Amino acid sequence: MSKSHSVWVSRPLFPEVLAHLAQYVHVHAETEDRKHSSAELREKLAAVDGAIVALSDRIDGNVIAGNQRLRVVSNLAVGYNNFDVPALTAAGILATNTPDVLNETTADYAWALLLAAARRVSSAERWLRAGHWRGGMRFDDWLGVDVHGKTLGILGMGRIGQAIARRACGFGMPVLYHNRSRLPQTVEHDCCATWVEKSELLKRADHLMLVLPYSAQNHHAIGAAELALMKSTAVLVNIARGGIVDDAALAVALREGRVAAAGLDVFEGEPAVHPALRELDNAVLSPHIASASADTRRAMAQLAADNLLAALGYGPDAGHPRSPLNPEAWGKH
Ligand code: 8YV
Repeated sequence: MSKSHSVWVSRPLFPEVLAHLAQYVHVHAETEDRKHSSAELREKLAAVDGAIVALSDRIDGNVIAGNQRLRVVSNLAVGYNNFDVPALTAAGILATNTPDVLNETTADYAWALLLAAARRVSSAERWLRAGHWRGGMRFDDWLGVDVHGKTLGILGMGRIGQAIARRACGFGMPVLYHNRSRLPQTVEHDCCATWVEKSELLKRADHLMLVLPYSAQNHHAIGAAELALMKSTAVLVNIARGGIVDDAALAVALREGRVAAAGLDVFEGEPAVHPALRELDNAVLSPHIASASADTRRAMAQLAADNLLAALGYGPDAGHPRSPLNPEAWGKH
């Protein structure tokens, strides 16, 4: 088949996904994972009909200004706070993301962080590896906080929040949640979850998971004032986005024992991590890997590729990308 479209893939991807793309379009794939500047993005995007981009690629009006060619940008993530969707829509460029395929894997990881932070898994391992486990150990050493039977709080009850909530039943945990809008009763019932005001959630949750999308309104949704409402025995888990938590305020609360522990997969300004958090033994830290299982990352890459191809008129979904963010951009070009 002669190929009439070119696409740019801004980070290395699974070879089989690149090979799938290459059946239909010319593919220019980066071989190194790194953040691209606005100038680089502008140049790369001017030369292609579509692109698969990473969360670190900020696609805003400046980057697409004057671009007459680009038809679609496919985000390799469900969250799309790196996109200026109104600017893309105004330019007639379709934006897509990768919802659903990562819900269960990300929910698993949220629980991994909660359990690890509550039961001090990382710090105990560091202690053991450092050779400190020589003689006996005191019966009251390494005491953590319980997870089972406690009340789980979830701030942000989208698809991932609901997948987290469904797992709580197995731990015998009632779930309280806060979301802008209440879920339908059938979904609340399925998740054993009860809607409460945010301040009530913070006060009543024994452990709190953050699953909010990032937006200007959600910036520092958890700051010093919110942390002050939480129980001192609570574990805070953030698998959502850096910037939702005021990391400096969290570090103070953790150091002073006003929050028992935290499990954090995302950070303000990542990959930089607030130095105070890195010093704390009661913080379990990981490098934004909640969706990183082999199956899920493959499924995300495949969905991002399928969305791109469909938007350019190829593949089984031709003309019908599965997860468009701004379908109203269609046909504006
Ligand atoms: C990232 C995520 O995509 O989907 C999201 O919104 O934050 C993650 O799944 C992943 O870490 C790749 O950058």
